Amino acid sequence: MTRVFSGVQPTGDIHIGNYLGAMKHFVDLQDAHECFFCVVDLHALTIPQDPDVLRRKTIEVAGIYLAIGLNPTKTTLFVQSHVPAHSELSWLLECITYFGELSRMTQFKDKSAGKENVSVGLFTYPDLMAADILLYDTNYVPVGADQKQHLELTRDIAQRFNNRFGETFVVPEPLISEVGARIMSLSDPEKKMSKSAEDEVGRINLLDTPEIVKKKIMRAVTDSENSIYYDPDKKPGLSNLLTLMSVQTGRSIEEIAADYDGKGYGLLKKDLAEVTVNTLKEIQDKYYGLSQDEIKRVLSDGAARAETIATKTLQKVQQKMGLRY
Ligand code: ATP
Ligand code: LTN
Repeated sequence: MTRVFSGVQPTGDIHIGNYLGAMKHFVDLQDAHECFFCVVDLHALTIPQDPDVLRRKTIEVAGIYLAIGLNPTKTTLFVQSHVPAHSELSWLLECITYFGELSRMTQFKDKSAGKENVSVGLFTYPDLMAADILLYDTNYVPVGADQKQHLELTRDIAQRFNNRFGETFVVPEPLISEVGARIMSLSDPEKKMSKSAEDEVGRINLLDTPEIVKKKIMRAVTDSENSIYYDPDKKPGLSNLLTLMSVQTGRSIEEIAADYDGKGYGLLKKDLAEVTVNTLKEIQDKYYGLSQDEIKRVLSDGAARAETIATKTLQKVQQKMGLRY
């Protein structure tokens, strides 16, 4: 069976961009593939975190994995730091990655820009991500468009290792959907919807109440024109609303635009708010029905399953690099 791996950081609030761009696809993949979905808490440490908040957010992301419909009897759900092989392989991969390659990563450039104290972990972040993926002989990695460059680096590292030390890693492929892989901020539609942006009204969190969802969508920035058509360069705000409608209803963007053209932005926003509230309601009903103990049990079983596979790969790599007799 082909393998799928992806990760979500336990930082900030999970938003509808994370869900529609990546996590929703995790659920669709779990029947036809052997899936591993991880809460990447070590990645969260690349920027300062409050330890208690990090612990709480780790359980929250795992709860959201369950609430969106991931089934722990089919799929392995676990926390990255519970499987030490991730950190160990990360070091080995750092030693075959070039400084220049990591310097070119746009996520690093964006997240370090203007900051005085940037951690070394933020710089080597892509190696830890490559380790996550390569430990499980992963074939496919469902992610949002912002992770494409990290996936290309992962492929380069895997190929380099295989060339130097002999066939070892499966070279993974990204799965990036055509529509919804880059959901934009509602308040600043030139930027992606982001967990770390301070502007709370720009994102719809999966755990937002219906009132808040409605308010955020009704206030979404659009433009002063009145016609409805998709053009992300000219009409980024409106195009984002059409995308949100399309990925939630399964209808094409063209069909939705034609439907609302001439009826004004207000009606589109009102209907989108209703659709979004329904999407979130289903997730929230499940989420609030979960107990902490139940979530912790799933994570503990998941870590045990993940560890068996990860340790085997790590040992193979150590052997090839000359670390074991
Ligand atoms: P930040 O916004 O602080 O950089 P993040 O939202 O990217 O954080 P992650 O946990 O690292 O947080 O992302 C989880 C998944 O969601 C990844 O696959 C990522 O590509 C995807 N994703 C993140 N933002 C968006 C977005 N605006 N649209 C679509 N997918 C997204
Ligand atoms: N870097 C990703 C999160 C992440 C990930 C992974 C995604 C860490 N490890 C492995 C896919 C596969 C992000 O910032 N969204």
